[in-house]
Amino acid sequence: MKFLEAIVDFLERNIKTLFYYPGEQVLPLCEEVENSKINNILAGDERGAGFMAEGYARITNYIGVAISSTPGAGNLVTPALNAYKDNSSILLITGRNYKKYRGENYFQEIDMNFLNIYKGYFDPKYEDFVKAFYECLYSRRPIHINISLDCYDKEVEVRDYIKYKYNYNFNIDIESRKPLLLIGQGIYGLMPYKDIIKINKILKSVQIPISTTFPARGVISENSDNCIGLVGRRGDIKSLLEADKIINIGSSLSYNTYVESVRNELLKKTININFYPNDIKEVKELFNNISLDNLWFEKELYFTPKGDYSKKIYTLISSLPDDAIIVNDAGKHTVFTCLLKKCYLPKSLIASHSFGCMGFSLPTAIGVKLACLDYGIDREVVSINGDGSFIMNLQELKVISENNLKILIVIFENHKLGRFKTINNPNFVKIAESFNIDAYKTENYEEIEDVVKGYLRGNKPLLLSIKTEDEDLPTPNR
Ligand SMILES: Cc1ncc(C[n+]2csc(CCOP(=O)(O)OP(=O)(O)O)c2C)c(N)n1
Ligand SMILES: [Mg+2]
Repeated sequence: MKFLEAIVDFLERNIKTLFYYPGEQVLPLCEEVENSKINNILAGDERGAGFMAEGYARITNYIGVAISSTPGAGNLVTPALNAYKDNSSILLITGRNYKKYRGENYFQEIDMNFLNIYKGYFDPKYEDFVKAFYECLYSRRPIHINISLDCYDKEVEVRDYIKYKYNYNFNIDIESRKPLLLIGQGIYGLMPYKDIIKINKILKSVQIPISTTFPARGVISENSDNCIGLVGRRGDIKSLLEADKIINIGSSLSYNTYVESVRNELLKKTININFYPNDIKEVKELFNNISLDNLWFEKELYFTPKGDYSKKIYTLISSLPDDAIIVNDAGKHTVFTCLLKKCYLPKSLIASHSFGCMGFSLPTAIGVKLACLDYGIDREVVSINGDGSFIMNLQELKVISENNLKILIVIFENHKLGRFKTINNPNFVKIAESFNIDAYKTENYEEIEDVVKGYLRGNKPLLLSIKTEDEDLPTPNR
């Protein structure tokens, strides 16, 4: 079999959808993919393709794949950095000209190592391509594969790759009067979405207070009696300080979770459990082995909205179903949404947690939506944007329109780039309409509710622009 057929055959067996933007050096690959069973989504640009792959990877806890031309590869750097910081499995495939032009000033001939943010493969053999795929999945990092035009016609031997399996020691013997469980997204391990949502039930019966990091929010329902909810920079600190032992399962203990002022104190009483489950049975087994029993904590009160911006975000969130998947961008709207949304299921709030990257929401929401369709995940997808963030992604409206993706696109128009700068906006309603997407602008609370309710009854995308006054953010824990 030829290398090109072999890799597309491998992808066909292992993924359902990929995201791409074509170009000369990846044309053979793009054409082969088009003739395969893989659903291939033409993004507005390569940055969009990268974020779509990230959204797809995030919701499925699997892998997202993006293909880019040589000049477009620079546009993939931002999603690659984001995936690196947020631990997302995205596989980035780029092309390169024939080897004979290496070192020559030939059209589009350039070294592509700049995209090896975590790791890169250059002109891989078939087995290296497969290895890179699994490495991407297991490492939760972006992996770049750069393929020269010479490679495609090479004859290769197709062999099955043996999947890696983690083994654990489940014996957890901890003495504690005031134990606290801290759960990070590592608890998802290699489990598919359908297993991830089952963790909730297991955790509900654990008789210790449970806190989560931002990306793990909703792994236990935030209305459970044993759930403290989010801890750290934008969450609770008190319970972390009061606990005598913190049992960490799956958190990288970033400065977002253990903020600087109390970091050393918390690290001293933290016990790290090395756990990366393959399936839900392992999660059950782990928690059967935690025999602590003491629900000692008091629930902290949530943030209450005071100004126009946060009240409008609250109105929006209250109008949505509890299980809606909200994909945030970066700015004030992100913080207000984080403080006001209660997460009852995993992946209820998807954001650029560790990178705070503007332009994240809309393409990521597209990836999330396509994964929901592929895997039968029946949850509404909502993209929340600031006016500054949204304008970075106008071209992706085309993807939503062409694929008729039911996504609620919300823009909060405070005419400001957060605390940085005042801005003027175009008419977002007209822009959406020019892409054949229904759109509505309002500044009225009841209207937000009505429009959202109407949207939920339908089966089409909608852009809702909400005019709001500006509002200062509450001070974070530092
Ligand atoms: C790609 C990128 N560029 C710039 C920034 C810096 N930055 C963070 S938030 C922000 C303003 C966001 O404005 P907007 O989207 O309107 O959201 P708002 O804060 O008004 O809710 C800027 C410029 C960033 N985080 N990411
Ligand atoms: Mg703004």
